[in-house]
Amino acid sequence: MVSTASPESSVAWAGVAPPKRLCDYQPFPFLIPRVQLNVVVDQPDSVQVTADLQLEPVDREASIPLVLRGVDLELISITLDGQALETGSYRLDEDLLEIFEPPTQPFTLRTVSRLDPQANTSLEGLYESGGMLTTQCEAEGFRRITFHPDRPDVLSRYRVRIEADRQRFPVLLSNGNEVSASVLADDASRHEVVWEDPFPKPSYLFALVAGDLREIRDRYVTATGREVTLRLHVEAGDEPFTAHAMESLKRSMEWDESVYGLEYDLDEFNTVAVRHFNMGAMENKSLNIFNSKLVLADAESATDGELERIESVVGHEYFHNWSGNRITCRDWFQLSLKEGLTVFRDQCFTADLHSEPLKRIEDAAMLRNTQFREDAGPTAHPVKPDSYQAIDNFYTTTIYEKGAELIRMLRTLLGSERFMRGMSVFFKRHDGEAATTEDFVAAVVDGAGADGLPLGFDVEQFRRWYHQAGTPHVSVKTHWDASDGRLSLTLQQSTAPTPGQESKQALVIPVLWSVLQPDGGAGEERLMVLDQDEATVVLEGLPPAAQPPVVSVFRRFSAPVTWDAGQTTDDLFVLFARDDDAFARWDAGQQLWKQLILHRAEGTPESGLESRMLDSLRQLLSDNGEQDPSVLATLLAFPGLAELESLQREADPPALERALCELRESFGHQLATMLMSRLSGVAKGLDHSWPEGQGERQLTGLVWSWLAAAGDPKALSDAAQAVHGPSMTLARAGLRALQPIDCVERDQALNSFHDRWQERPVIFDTWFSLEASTPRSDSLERIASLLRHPRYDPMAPNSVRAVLGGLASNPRVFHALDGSGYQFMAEQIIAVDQRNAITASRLAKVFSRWRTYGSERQAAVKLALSRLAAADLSTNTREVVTLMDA
Ligand code: B3K
Ligand code: ZN
Repeated sequence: MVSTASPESSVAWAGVAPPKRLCDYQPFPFLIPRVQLNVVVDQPDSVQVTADLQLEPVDREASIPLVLRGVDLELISITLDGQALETGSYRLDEDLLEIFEPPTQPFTLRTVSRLDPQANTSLEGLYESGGMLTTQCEAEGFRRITFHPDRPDVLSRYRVRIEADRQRFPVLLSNGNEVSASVLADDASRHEVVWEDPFPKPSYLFALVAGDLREIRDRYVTATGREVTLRLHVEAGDEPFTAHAMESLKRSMEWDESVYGLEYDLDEFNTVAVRHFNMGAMENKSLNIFNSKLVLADAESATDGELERIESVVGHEYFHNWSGNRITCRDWFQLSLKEGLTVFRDQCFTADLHSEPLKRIEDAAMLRNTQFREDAGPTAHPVKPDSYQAIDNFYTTTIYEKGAELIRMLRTLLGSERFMRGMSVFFKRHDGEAATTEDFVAAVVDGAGADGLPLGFDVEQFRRWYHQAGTPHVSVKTHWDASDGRLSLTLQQSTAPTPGQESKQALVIPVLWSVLQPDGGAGEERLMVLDQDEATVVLEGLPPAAQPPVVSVFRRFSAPVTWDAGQTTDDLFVLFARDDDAFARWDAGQQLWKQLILHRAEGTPESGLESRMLDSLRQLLSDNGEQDPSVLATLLAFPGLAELESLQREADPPALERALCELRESFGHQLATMLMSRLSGVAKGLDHSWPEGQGERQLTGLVWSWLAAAGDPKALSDAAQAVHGPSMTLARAGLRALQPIDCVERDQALNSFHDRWQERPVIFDTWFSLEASTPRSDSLERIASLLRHPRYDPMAPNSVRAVLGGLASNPRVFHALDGSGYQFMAEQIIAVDQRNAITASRLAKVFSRWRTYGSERQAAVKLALSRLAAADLSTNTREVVTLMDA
């Protein structure tokens, strides 16, 4: 992503094509009401696609050239209304087909082309995965299937005929409803299926699957009585692992009906699990395609966290049927219109089904460790960027998760009821359209404001959130007038410059805050809208007291910002013990943990603070302390490494990792008795089925890691034994507890995990990841040998990410001062880039924080980046590397 840097003025763009810009948007000069495809699978390496595009010029006066996209297609013939086009009347380039003077009246263009799915290792367009043919068209994969404008604002009705060998490809799927299925009259070894999708859609939502798959069938009846057939397609043998995904789908359908009043709109809903897939899943109209790791799961083979994630991704893709498919994006600059909104919807779904406060903490922690990191680095970009080079680099945590936060802020500002009224205006007003984020905000505020009451904030100013990159920082200064119980809070906001965006403007920041009652009771929660650089809010009539009251700010993480509320350590301990908002309570603990860990990382442990923390934990762990095991485990969890790195003057990931190990060891020792007693307290819940028992398992894992670090033999052996047990959650918790410790239990456990799961690729990737992230003196050699392991599949992004992502999360090895980890990573990125640019360019972001490291590490990363820059890279990876080194 290019963010807002001016392409001409920036040396960063040397050697790369000029970016695409939001301000250059022009509607496509033709409508394509209908697309008819005839897809004939001759062999897995040879597919012929005949495309009939019904084209209608928008301007009927003058002929405008018709430019279609096409990549890696062999054009066999091209006809216009049945007449072969003369050679001089069109131009075929590497990635486009231009017809110079098309008719000014509606016409049909037929192209016949051939493609090779087996040679397509990009996993975009039509490709082969484990013998089946499958597609991924978002964002620009359709152009690898046939010649087409391939832009999201061209909506068409599709009719698709698929023909293939019956034995090899018994299942033939596409979008919409199955119209007919028959054996070919002249060749009984082949069959055809015809699909018709009545809803106009952009090409990125097209999908096709041909393979030998097993079907699991279920049904759902919508609120208005539509009977929907739900079909889940997996490889033979995987059928027993589909119940969770199917149940998740039904829960999603029900949730969208009850919360948004949105029903499913076709008679059939298909889901296919694919081993080779670039991301999690894809929301193609009525034919969702999933990375198999997000479908195949039960309690024995997936952790509680993975089960929740599967439920949320199944929900996410299903919710796209309205937020994305029925209302799509005008262009890719609007990506957050569908992604931010759908993340917001899936977050609410999970919160409603499980725990709202814990989900909020999970999402805030995730945002801080991924999106804040992105915002602070060379690839920072706004939720609505104004230019980009490769769209695929754009599927970021800023577009997704920060985008969701903007919508959540609208809800906070408007109140839930008005916000939901706004949402329903949006879904009605733009149904069937390709819309913009401006349309979204306008619809929401129109709906919310229909009651005639003031909105309470400046909408135009709120829109700045979409265009301004970077994480705002808010500082809060309190002034306490003890004699008349008057508290004033002065808030100041500022946002540091990001690449290409030097000056920043004041944003509309909703601040939920409250004052803790001296008796410990909950104070009233207030909303302050900070929309100036500085503003003051005053609260009068508080009980006079010598000490200022304890203030709780950004409750429920009311805005995606960082803050310094000037709270004293005493205040933080009070909030950690008893803030009634779960997020604010957790956050107070996080602030304390951060201080402790940063001191340890600098080799100067703060013993006073540590012993106060120990006292506080003793209170939490005592019999009358925190009773909910999930909450307890959440409060005891350390902040993420990325967040900690951002707080260091010079980021030093290995020092931080050492600090975490030391703290676990020290606290494990000192709290051993209480921790053991909590372990036995939760033991009876361990075998309850998800979602029950998850808190018990979460706390057990945390206690194991502390006690194992302290060398407790029982914890070491229980953690190792868990690998043989019935719960994947406990097995992985045990492995995580053992991972930092150089002990025989660790190696035994890893070997047992290997032996137990080696026949199940989806699970075995975890072993690759664990191996690669285990700190050992010979880690790099071991990682190199993992890449030669007979079960390592270089074509499967899951495997690649397991090993190379594992390395990146192994601080001592990846950040070795001799630069060996960085060099190794650079070499591998170059190799992956040859096959799969999307996976490679994502991996390249592991270097994004390099300028915050000490000079020795910076020099080592610089060498690795130079190695990358000198290689023959894809546009995607080149874009990231260029930004990184700018
Ligand atoms: N829309 C897809 C992501 C497509 C990524 C293309 N490179 C999945 C999702 O967000 O639901
Ligand atoms: Zn999505």
